[in-house]
Order: sequence, then C-alpha cells, then structure tokens
Amino acid sequence: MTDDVATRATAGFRSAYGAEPAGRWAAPGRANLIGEHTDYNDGFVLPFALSLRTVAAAATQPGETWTVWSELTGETVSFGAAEVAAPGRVTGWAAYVAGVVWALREAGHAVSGARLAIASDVPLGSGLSSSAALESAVLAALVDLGGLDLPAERRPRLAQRAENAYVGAPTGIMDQSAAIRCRAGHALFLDCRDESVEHIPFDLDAAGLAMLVVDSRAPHRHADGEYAARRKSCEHGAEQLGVPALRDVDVAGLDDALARLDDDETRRRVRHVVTEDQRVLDTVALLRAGRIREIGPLLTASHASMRDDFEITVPEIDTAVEAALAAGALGARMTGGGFGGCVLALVDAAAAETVAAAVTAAYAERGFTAPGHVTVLPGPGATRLD
Ligand code: GAF
Repeated sequence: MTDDVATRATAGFRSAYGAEPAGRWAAPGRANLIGEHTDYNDGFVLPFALSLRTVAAAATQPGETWTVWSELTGETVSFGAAEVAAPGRVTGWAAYVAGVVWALREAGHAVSGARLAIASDVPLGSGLSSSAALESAVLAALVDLGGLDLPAERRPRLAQRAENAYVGAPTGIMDQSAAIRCRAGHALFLDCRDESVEHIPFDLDAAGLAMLVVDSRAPHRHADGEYAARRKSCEHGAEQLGVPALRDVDVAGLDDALARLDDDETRRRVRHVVTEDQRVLDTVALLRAGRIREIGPLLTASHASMRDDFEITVPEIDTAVEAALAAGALGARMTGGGFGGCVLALVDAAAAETVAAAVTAAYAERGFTAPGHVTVLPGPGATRLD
C-alpha cells in the first residue's frame, strides 16, 4: 500500500466496522543510539524515536469487548473480560493489545470497550521495536477514549507490564519509554532506575551528519531465549557482587568486581553492562557539549563490547559494522536486543550512499541476503493525531 499510515488505519477502521473512528493515535518505532542491555540492569539508555509509526484508529463500543483489525493480517480479533482476566488468553499479535487492556485494568483503570484498526510502517522483526509502538499507540487510544488519568511518564511501565506479564517477553523499560517519551530532534537520556529523563539535542543536520540505519535482514536466531539468558547472567552477576543491580558497579570498581566473580562468562556480561553505562554517560556529555562528531568511537566501542563480551551479534551484523567503518563511518554499532536487527552508522551526510553501497557490496561478497538501508532523523513520541 502506498497510502500514509494514518490514512490506512482510517480506511481499515471504515472497512472493518462500517463507521468513522473517534480519533487516531500514533506511536513510533525507535533506534537506540547507545546503551544496550543496560535498561534491565537499572542503568542508562539513549534511544531516539523514528519517523516510522504505528497508528491506531479507534472508537469506544458498549460493554467489555475489544475488537482489533490489523492491516498486517487483514484479520479482526475480538476479546472480552474473560480473556483479559489473566495473561496468556489472547495470543499472537493481538496479545499486545489485550495485554494493554489487561495492564490498565490491573492498575485499577475502568477501560471502556473499544474497536481499533492498526496500521504500521515499523517493520516487524528488525529490532526497531514494533511491539512497543503497537502497545504505546493502543495505550494512548484507550487512555483518551476512556478519559483515564494516566500521565505520559507513567505509561511506559504499564506498557512494559503488558509485554512482560501478558505477552511473556522479559524486556526492560527502554522501548516503551522511547515510543512514549521521545521528542523530535532529541535523543532520550533515560535513567532506568528512577525513570527520570533528559531530552538531549541531537541535531544531525546542523552537524552535517546523517544516521544510516542498515537492516541486516539476518534471521533472528534464538533471540528470545538468548535475551532471557543474558538477563539471567546479569542478575546472577549482581547477586554475586551483592548489589541490587549492575548499575551499582561503576567503571572505577570494575576490576575489583570482576575478580570477585566466579566464572568467565559472567565476567564478560558484567563488563559489557558496566562499560556500556559509562559509554552512555560519555555520549551524553559529548552531545551536551555539541561535540556530536566525536561520539563515533563510543558507538564502535559499544559494538565491540556487544560482540566480544555480551556475545549478541551475528555475522551479518558484524559485517555491516566493519564495512561501514571501512567506508568512512565515524562510528557504527548494532542497535536493539541483538541476534539480528539493525546497525546504526554515523556518517557525513554526503557519504551516506557510499557507506550503504559498501555494506551492500560486503554482503554480496559473503553471500548474505542483501541488506536494506535508510537515513533517519529523531522524531516525536506517541501522540494523538486527531
Ligand atoms: C530489547 C528490549 F525490549 C529492551 O528492553 C532492551 O533490553 C533492548 O532489547 C536491549 O538494549 O529491545
């Protein structure tokens, strides 16, 4: 379809329900500039929103029934109070919607029945957080339709609960925070312990730079199980060190901490998280000082740490990073949970196409499926469109 995503959501609503929606709500996908697997360690992250969005066109309906149409499948799914009484009763893509209804009710909100139609430009399975975009758009719609009292800063936790407890994915707070709290032209510096934020100016254009997003097209291999395993290792490390979370170990105390751990794998996992938190702080300091070009080496160091210590990269991803750097990128790293997904490369604006072509050529040489690429600018968080 070539129509704009909001138009497609409205058209979907009309054809599924034969009526007009009461409004449309949008939430973006995200890229994480730096700070990977630090969120569930109470640490720091620095994501920004993409202009790719998920839109929910919605209206109330009487009773405790929720009906959702998705352009992805062309299918309409309905569920009622019994299905949102406990996690796991709605499965597949509609679980993200049912999970939001469930989490709102769990938090004591009276959620009115609703009809929704979902359209999205956020690609699935590319590590750009299509699930958080869906949860956040649906949450915004249900809050407004029901006149619920739920300020934006309290919404990420609720959307995360939908994903953790209803859908069953043990993710952190970063993606929902990015989808809901980001601002155009800024990266979101989030302290995942107390959820305080600072909007950090991230003006690529003014610096003559571009952010290239390369979709590795690598099949996600065991991503869910590996994510949970990394989380467990981190919790194990924190427990051995006697701290509430790895956030409580700083770089100055890292060598001491590593010496107290009893296996090499945990040592590598802990070293990634502790050094990654510091790289986020260093990146924020450079951006605050307007030294945007200088963040490149921090991005590349983050990638090396994910590859060697956290062990969450795959050959396609490493190839994209190496080829981008060899073609002149100032820095490059995988973004998101890992085992596939996308690479970010910070490049001089004039060099974006050359760097993308170099990545494509390196892929061809190794016989990988051709990658996708696009340049992006930091966009706004979730919003009501009309
Ligand atoms: C996924 C998760 F959903 C986030 O919470 C975060 O842990 C990320 O992987 C890794 O930084 O996107």
